[in-house]
Amino acid sequence: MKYNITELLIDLQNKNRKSIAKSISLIENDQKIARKLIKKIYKNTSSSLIIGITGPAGAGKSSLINIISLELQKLGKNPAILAIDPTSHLSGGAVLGDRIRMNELTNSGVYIRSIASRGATGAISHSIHNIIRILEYADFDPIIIESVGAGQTEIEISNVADIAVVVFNPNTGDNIQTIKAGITEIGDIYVVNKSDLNGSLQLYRSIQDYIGESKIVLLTSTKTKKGIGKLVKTLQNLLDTKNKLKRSNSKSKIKYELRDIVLNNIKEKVDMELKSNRTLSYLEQIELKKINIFEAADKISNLLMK
Ligand SMILES: Nc1nc2c(ncn2[C@@H]2O[C@H](COP(=O)(O)OP(=O)(O)OP(=O)(O)O)[C@@H](O)[C@H]2O)c(=O)[nH]1
Ligand SMILES: [Mg+2]
Repeated sequence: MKYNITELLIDLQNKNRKSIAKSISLIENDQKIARKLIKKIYKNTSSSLIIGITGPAGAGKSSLINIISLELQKLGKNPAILAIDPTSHLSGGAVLGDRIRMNELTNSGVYIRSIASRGATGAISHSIHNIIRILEYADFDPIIIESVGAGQTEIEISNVADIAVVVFNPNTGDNIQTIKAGITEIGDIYVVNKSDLNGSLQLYRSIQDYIGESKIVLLTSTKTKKGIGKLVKTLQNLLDTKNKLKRSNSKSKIKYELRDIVLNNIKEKVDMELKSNRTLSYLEQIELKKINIFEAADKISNLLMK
């Protein structure tokens, strides 16, 4: 892919959509280029608030995000959306459905992009931090991330998001036990969506009982628009207060990303080592039972740590 970094950066600041897309692709596909690009923009990032919206498949996350972003835009904000596609099982139809629905947004100036979730650690893409940086550099704020929640993912999103919204709905047939398991400490706002459907009020009350007074629980419907105003207002309030507080919890987020990068560096080293002649000779010795696998692993580890 041909590009000129200086030009790309100017275009990014002008919110040129093609350049945003190109930068994100570069970042997703090449670690080295990603580093080069991010080094240039690093000082002008970390300025936007990140809203994570998570919850089971089909809860209405995209529908909610659709409305929320248009409302936030009316309030003078400049939102961008990152939808994390689960690479695994989910039907392509659902994702495609998202795209079609969310396409309405692109005409409004809201930037929207689907990114693939990669890596073994869950649904948060490895490159997400850098993609966020690109959007921050292009002056989008807030950045709304949609991800399908499955326990681990929700915890991960709390390492990225400043505000976490967990969406439930009465439609998935999840019983309260499953829902309890999904309610970790992460949520700032819990939303029971599809309030136009049977069972939503009951679910809302159960969640409220379970969570207590400390957290916000809201009942919404994207169909009837009930509760949407309250959700937007709550988000707006949180955005305003978090703006002042953002720096306070940034160390833990930096630590999380740092851990990710260091682990990745180490993994690369391990992969290289496993291709080396040194390891090959260990493999032979293990096979011939001249050395046991733990001893060999310790020896290789010690060599790598030097
Ligand atoms: N009855 C009702 N249906 C809704 C509501 N909100 C969303 N839906 C429907 O629920 C389905 C899933 O909505 P999405 O917004 O795609 O849900 P999602 O959580 O983004 O789904 P995934 O991204 O596939 O996990 C769609 O058919 C929506 O039309 C609601 O408030 N009431
Ligand atoms: Mg969706």
